[in-house]
Amino acid sequence: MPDRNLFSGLRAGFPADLDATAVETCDTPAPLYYSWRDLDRASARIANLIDGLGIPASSRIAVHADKSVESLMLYLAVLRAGHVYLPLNTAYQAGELAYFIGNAEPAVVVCAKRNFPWLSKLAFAAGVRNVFTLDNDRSGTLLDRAVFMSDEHDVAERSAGDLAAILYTSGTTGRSKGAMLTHGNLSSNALTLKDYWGWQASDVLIHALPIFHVHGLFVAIHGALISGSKMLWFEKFDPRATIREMARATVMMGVPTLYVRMLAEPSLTKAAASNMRLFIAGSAPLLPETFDAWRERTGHTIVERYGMSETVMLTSNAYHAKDGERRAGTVGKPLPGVQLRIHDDKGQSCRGGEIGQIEVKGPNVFKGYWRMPEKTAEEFTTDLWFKTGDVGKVDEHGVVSIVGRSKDLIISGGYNVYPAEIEGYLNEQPGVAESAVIGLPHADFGEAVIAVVIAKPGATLDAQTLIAAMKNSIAAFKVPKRVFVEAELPRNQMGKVQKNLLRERYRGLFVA
Ligand code: MCA
Ligand code: AMP
Repeated sequence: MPDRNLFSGLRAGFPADLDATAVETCDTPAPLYYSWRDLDRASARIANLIDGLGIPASSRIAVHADKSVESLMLYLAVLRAGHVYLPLNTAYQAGELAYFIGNAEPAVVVCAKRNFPWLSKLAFAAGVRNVFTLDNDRSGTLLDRAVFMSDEHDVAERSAGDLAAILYTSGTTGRSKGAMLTHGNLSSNALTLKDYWGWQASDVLIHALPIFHVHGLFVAIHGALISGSKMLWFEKFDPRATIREMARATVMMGVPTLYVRMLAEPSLTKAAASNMRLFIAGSAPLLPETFDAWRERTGHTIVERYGMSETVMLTSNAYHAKDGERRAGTVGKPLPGVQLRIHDDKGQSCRGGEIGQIEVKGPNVFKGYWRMPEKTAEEFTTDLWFKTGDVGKVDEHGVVSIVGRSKDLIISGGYNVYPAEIEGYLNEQPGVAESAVIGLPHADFGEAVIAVVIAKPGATLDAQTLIAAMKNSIAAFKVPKRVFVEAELPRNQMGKVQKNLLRERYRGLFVA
């Protein structure tokens, strides 16, 4: 595993011609062209600004900013200055952010100008001394200040075990946990994927994912930077525009919803995709019908891979024919260096394609949850394998299939929603006695969130009022698409809510 600052590893991949275009924007009012030198110099300026703040080494820098090339530069600056990047979903609202800021205790918060009035108040109240703004039109106090800084910067020395980023992932019980990823975790995974997916400097990546999650921030961006490959940069996914850009691109990554939406466009044809060499899907199960339809329409077979915030990428279907064939409904073999085993609930090894808990080990596996040693201990076995919470099997060729989850988790359009968190919000609403939140098959999002609520005696509940109340307090993607008021929840003899019966009852709500 490379024992150095991840930024140095990424920069080592930059091409010799630093004036070549590294990033071209596709949905700004006019296209913008950023050279490799621009990425290097601007990240140096921001790193110098951060150095000048006099904050301790390895401070957390929380970023709740719209996607832009400048926010990518900020990420690179945080790495090179030796601090810890803490990206936050832009859909999060005040209550959610108050928790993350209180828990992570960042030294710096960067946010969009429109959120500064309330977010700065919240940050200052939590003891944060530095709050900057950054908008996706290249304005804000961060850049106003950075422009006066030197464009040369000595990369801070960091070793493999030092923290590079914290990504919050929700827990099945209790609050979100910050997964601590090290320079070594991220470097080793980037190098493995560069080789496994055959990245070349001549590749051009369509980047249309958000950059506050592993998929868009690490898998996609690291792959392009470490290979010296250009990115075609979308701030927001647009299926038609993405298909148009395929003529100039070679690689695309997306959650299954992106593929489903592109399939709905008549412009998606073999000719439109003829310049492409690789389509990658992950973050949620890719339905075999999407896999088949994509092959039929474009002539390309999607490479599905599997990962987590805690582990970056774990398995992938083959890119090179020598590594096997790409099969629908499977996530491929463990990546080189990753170990994966299937255990039953008693901790015994499952054999011969039996279904069990997926456990993993490798240089990519995170260091633990930020300031939660007990939670960290709970998620590892006594022999130090990480328990993914995913349920799966391995066939005789070593190919992994995910068949379910032991964690109560819904993945909607690639975003994770934890029913326990939403039930907590619902149960606080006036008149609600209890609630059950479930995921249902959804043609666009893969799974959609719905809730079943029970009124307190004498209370009358209105589904739309409950939805409106949640929209005011939590990220919109977590808000149930429908709420049903019922007389009681189905329970088993132990009193446990039988969510499987609810899923069965509402199964056809969003699919034919
Ligand atoms: C948007 N909405 C959603 C979702 N996205 N509802 C449920 N699930 C969603 N995923 C709602 C909004 O709240 C809003 O609701 C309405 O849809 C329109 O919002 P808008 O932002 O315009 O939506 P969109 O642009 O159409 O977004 C859909 C999307 C987006 C492009 C599929 O969700 C997306 O980019 N998903 C990718 C997430 C991702 O990168 N995941 C990787 C995680 P209202 O109208 O009510 O306000 S990394 C990971 O999981 C692991 C490590 C891995 O393996 O990669
Ligand atoms: P997160 O913690 O947000 O990074 O989400 C990680 C979870 O996404 C994993 O534990 C899986 O449940 C799920 N996931 C990621 N990739 C896939 C995939 N290709 N197929 C099925 N589930 C996936």
